[in-house]
Amino acid sequence: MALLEILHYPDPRLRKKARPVTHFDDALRKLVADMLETMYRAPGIGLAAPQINIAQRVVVIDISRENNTPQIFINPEIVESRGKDTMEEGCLSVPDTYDTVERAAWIRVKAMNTNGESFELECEGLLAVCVQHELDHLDGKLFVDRLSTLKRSRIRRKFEKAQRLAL
Ligand code: GNR
Ligand code: NI
Repeated sequence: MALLEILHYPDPRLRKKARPVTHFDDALRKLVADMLETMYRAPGIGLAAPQINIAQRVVVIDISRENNTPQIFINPEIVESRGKDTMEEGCLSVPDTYDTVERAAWIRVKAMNTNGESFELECEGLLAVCVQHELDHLDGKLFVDRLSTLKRSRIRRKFEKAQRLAL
């Protein structure tokens, strides 16, 4: 297993649309294992492959308190959604930044496992939030894009300043 580097906003590589997985092979299983290790170490409750500079539609999530319930979603799609709910979100690619985001309260997600077998899962609560947050990453979207223009420009300035100081 290997720890992978997580890209930080405003890195343009976070904005690429990820491609569907076509090969369900050992390389995919290694990617998933490395993503899980990286997510647990961060620590976070989800990770999408674009965050580690892999433009493929691969998501790992573990919302369990014991960090012992990994959930893997290859080529995920939301096929049904209901209601609206808000939650305070953060992102490993936007460190130390938290704000309230509105999303669907209930979703049905269709995805594949690492063997290419399809499954469907109904999600609500934190899992529904996390799945929607990770699917956004696959389309190059970040939770800050769902905030007001004013909040987003404040966050962008904060990160541009941090980037200038780091040079
Ligand atoms: O670790 C994470 N926590 C979190 C909290 C509320 C809403 C979404 C998330 S996902 C985030 C990890 C991450 O950045 N995944 O892309
Ligand atoms: Ni994120």
